[in-house]
Amino acid sequence: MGSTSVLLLLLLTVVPAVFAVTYRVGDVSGWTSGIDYTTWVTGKTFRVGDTLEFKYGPSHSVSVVNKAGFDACDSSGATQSFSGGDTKIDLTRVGTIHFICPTPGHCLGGMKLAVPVLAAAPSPATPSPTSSPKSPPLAPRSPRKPKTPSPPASPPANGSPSESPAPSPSSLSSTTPSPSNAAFKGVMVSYGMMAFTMLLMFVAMS
Ligand SMILES: [Cu+2]
Repeated sequence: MGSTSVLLLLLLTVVPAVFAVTYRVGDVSGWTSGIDYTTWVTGKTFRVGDTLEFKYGPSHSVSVVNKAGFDACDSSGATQSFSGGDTKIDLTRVGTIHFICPTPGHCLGGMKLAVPVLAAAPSPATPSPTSSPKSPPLAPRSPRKPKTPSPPASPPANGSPSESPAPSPSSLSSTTPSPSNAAFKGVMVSYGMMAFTMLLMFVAMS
């Protein structure tokens, strides 16, 4: 029975990490003076559902500003301000979010961060209209990216890979091939493989 507990623990620890990412701003340096946050952002992909964590000392804080405030290092129009040394900010919308440290001189010294947030990976839970008149400029449209698609909103609690999505009368007879369908298939395949692997491990260990 001990091996079963280990497996369950493993599953619970590993699976949620696939769904969303928490980025620690500045990595080990945290949110502080003397860090180039433009460099830190480069090469990272931020998506709706991810989280930014700011870790900082008492001389710093975090203000959410617009682009003008970002460019001018002016926190007077901040829409949100945080302090306390450990601030987690969930990325909930597509677009660029601008952060500065409002302590005088810090933003001018480089303590400013602009994070471009892309849409979450296609999910079967949110079917997108195929004929949207206006396409969001920041939506990820690069099919080259070999990133695994985000699974459906509810993780499989009991590891049953054949669980079908909630029946929706409008989507049952879907005839238009859409990227989310392909992504959904990929997700189900991943779940199936994961469950199969766990089954094998379970059999081998018991
Ligand atoms: Cu500061």
